[in-house]
Order: sequence, then structure tokens, then C-alpha cells
Amino acid sequence: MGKLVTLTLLGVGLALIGERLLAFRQRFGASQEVEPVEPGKCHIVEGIENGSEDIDILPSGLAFISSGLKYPGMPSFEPDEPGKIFLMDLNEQNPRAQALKISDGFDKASFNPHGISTFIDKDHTVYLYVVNHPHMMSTVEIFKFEEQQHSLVHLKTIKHELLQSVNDIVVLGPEQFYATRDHYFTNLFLSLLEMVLDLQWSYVLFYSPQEVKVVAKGFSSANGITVSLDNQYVFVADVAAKNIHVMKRDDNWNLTQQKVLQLDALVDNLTVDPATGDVLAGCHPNAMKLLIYNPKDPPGSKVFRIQDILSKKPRVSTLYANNGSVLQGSTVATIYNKKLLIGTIFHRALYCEL
Ligand SMILES: [Ca+2]
Ligand SMILES: [Ca+2]
Repeated sequence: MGKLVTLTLLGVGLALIGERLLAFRQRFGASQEVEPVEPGKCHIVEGIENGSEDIDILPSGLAFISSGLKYPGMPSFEPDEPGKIFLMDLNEQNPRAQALKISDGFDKASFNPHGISTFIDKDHTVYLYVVNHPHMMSTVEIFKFEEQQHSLVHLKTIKHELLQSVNDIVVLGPEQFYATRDHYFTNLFLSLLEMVLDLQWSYVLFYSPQEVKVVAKGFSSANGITVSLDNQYVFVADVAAKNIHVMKRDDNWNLTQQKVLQLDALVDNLTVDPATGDVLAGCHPNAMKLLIYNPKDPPGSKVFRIQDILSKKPRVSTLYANNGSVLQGSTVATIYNKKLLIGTIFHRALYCEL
């Protein structure tokens, strides 16, 4: 009898894991093909070889690009190369990417930049907030941007017990930001198990020097985060659930969910077109190909444009798609003045004139 119970329990357990694994395979797009879409004249940006995970563009057209992310479980082609922040002036005829100098006193050797967000203070000072993973921990670094010197001056490192496995941030005031935590567990094995079992323990938190709190939870894996042009709505990408959550902000920085927009690819970083308010989503058509990297069958890229996201019927269109022959692992897309810049997790970036 005891053996029968053990066998039954084992069978049920294996069936459950099998079912979860199948669902996991499906969620991660193990069988997706990509039809190519190219929006205009495009070319690879020279000089950025080790990824361009996140991009944020100032109203003046200066684009900051985070490069060289080492992320647990993901391949890294230059594991010993420290991360960098590149700058591109999208007003130029043929914009080039140049690495910004970083001030002394900051540990550049362990710099591992991930999501970024710019913030312009009342006195017009430009700050760049960077999610950093030195030695695979999570911190938020605040830099002051000095345009003339082409440099970033490090001002502060923010650490907090809730700021773990941070993916992206969006800054809304001096040292006031929302951040996504993409996994509950920081241990690689447990975080993989968390993904397979789809525990939905990932969350969004609000940080200020006075208060740190979880403001939205229940995500499979909260990834990119940004705000609407009027700062009233927050958009959160749940990469593993392939959707975007539209949340309304209140005066206490709490978030209330308004709707969830389902897409058919894994949504990474989000940006907003400053001219139209459209949301741009850098997506992975097939995450299995990202995790198990094979140069003969590389991961592809997909960018969605979502128009009227706050309306009853948002319109979703594919702005860019490629099977990996040109661009692998797109994570972010930004638009400035009919110029499109697409970043990728561990490869190059693409520049298109729309
Ligand atoms: Ca970002
Ligand atoms: Ca991301």
C-alpha cells in the first residue's frame, strides 16, 4: 500500500512538473518563427559589440545606451569586459556611439549596467540612474551627466533589501523611482525553478529616501518599466507572461492596475515615443533560443508599437522583426524624430530612419 501511494505521488509529481515544463516551453516561444519586417533604411551601429540592453533618450536627442550586461543564465561573449554607457546624438546626420567616461572613485571593473532611466532636475541638471549588478548583486547608481566633458560623475549608490534582482527603473523625482524585480530568488537554480513553476512572486517597488514599498505584485517576471508622457500611468512588461500591465499612479505612489495587454512575444524593455505617446516594446520572439544560444540558429528580434494604449482598443503593430540574421535578442526600441534605435541583450544595436 505504502509503495502504491509513493508511486502515485511520484507519478502525480512528475506529471505536474511535465505539465509545467510544457507550459514553460510554450510561454518561452520554443516554436516561434519570425517573419521579417523592416521599417526603413537600417544599419548596425558601429562600436557597440557587447549589447545595448536599455536605451533612454533625452528631449534634446541624446541617447544613453547601457552595454555589457552579464545576466545569470544568459550567455556572455565578453565575461571579463566591464560594462559601459554609450552616448549617441540622434541629431547628427550619421550618429556614432561613443562610450562615456566615468569619474574616478567608482568601481568601473565590476560595472554591470542593466536598465537605465534619465531624470532632468528643475535646474536642468541631467542625471542618469543605472541598475547595476556588481558581483551579481543589485544596486542603483546615480550619475550626473556632463555633456561638455562627455562624462558621467558618480554621485551615489543605492542599496536596499527590497532592491534585489532589479531589472529596470523609471525615475520620476530626485531619488524617487519605480523599479522592477524580475525574480524573487537571487540563486540561479531557485530562480529557474521559480520560472518553470511560474510562482508569480515578482513585483514592482517604489523607492524614495523616506519610503520603500511594493506597489504591484503577482508578476511572472516584471521587466521593463516606463511612464506615460503625462506621468500618470506606469507601464510594466511581464516578460514571461508576454504582456504589458497598464497601471494608474496615485498621489502616494501606489499603482492600480487598469488593464493587461497580451502580446505574442516576451516583452522586455518599454519606451514611449515622445511625439505620439505610443508605447514601443522590445521583445523576444523565442526565449529558448536566447537561453540556449546557437550561432547557427540565433534568437530573433521583434519590436511592437502600441498606439492608443489607454483607449478601449489599443492598436498593436510590428515595427521591426528579424529572425536573427541581422539583429539578435532585441530588448528595447526608442524613437526620436523619425529615427529608431533598437538595442539587444548581448549583441549590437540597430539604427533605422523611418
Ligand atoms: Ca528603462
Ligand atoms: Ca530588461
